[in-house]
Amino acid sequence: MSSRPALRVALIGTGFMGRMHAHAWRTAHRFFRLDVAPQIAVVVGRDAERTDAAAQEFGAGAAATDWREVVQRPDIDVIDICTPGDTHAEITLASLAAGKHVLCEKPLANSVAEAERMVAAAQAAPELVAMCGFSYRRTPALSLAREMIADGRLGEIRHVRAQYLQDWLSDPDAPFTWRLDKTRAGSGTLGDIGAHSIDTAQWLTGDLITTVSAVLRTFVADRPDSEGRGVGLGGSAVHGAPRREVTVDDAAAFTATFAGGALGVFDATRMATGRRNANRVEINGTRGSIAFDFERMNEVEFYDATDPAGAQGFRRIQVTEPEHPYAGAWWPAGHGLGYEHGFTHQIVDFVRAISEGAPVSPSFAEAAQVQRVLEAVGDSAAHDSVSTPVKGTES
Ligand code: SOE
Repeated sequence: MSSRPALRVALIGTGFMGRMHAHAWRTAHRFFRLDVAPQIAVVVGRDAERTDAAAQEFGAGAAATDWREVVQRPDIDVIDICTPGDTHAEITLASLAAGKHVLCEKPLANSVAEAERMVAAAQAAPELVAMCGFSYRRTPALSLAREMIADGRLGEIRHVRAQYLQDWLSDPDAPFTWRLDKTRAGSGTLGDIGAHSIDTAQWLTGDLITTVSAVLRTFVADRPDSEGRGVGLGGSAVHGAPRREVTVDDAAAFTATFAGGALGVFDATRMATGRRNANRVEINGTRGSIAFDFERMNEVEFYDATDPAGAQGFRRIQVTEPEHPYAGAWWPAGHGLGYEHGFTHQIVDFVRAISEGAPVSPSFAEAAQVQRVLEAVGDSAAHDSVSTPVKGTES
């Protein structure tokens, strides 16, 4: 039995992210030194039977279907929000008002207005920790890249090239999910995975995006309105079911300028056949470059332009040494981490912010800044603001 005081968590949401956070809550204090021992006291979901099953699977104390009742419970310290974006603001505002710490999945909200209300509520309760779950910040290779950039190893940043490529929607018969419904998800690929690229780019460089020029595309206008089979994000293809309109983007492409002068090129899609979860970023500066691809998440490439002539070239740093961020808590060098470890690190940092006053990253204010970029991208695409026809191609 742990002698550390318990930190009692209500986990809201039982889907992919709910399961991922549950794993992280159960693992964090077993591998990292924490002053408190997190416990999932209750799992909250809309469907009683499914939520009971999830509570058992997650090793939680109980299941509930009414989040409003749960956030008022005096025996709960933390509300962990793993539901679609249309619920984030309401649950967050109620939780902060009830004196609970909040961890909220990305993107922070479905609109800038909601995000700003969340920021204001968090700022009005500085004794509470309010953090947004951009989990890739805790991939050791990206954390190392950030340290190297902050140390000046890249010099002045000129280019940020970010791609987030998935393919789980490339089959037109892949079933409809809430992620394709604008009222629930806010946007499509843009907010789901483009948001990660925006956060990563701003966090790695320590700079802010100031202008964007964007196009969004929906390649498949409707999809089978039926639950797919399988463990994929939306399940496997369904044939012959009635179809439902897709109200979000399948792909987003945009250029960006940064306050510090860098140029950004962003490309996010869930239709890049063969690319399962290729979250990539390359940054070029006056003194060097870094390149990362989540499909090889344990390594980062680094090019040092100050190396002697004849010895220059990208070097592959395997980010599994005890000296590297987070890595020392796990396995011997070279044995590698996976997708779930970023979420465990996220819980570690969130808990330390509560129990030790460690920095909150990303704060709601930072996550709201990502939301502003998402909105600007949507506006730019909607207004076709800088689209210049190529002569001879007009129809
Ligand atoms: C689906 O595209 C998804 O699960 C995202 O919602 C996550 O944020 C990303 O980490 C993996 O892909």
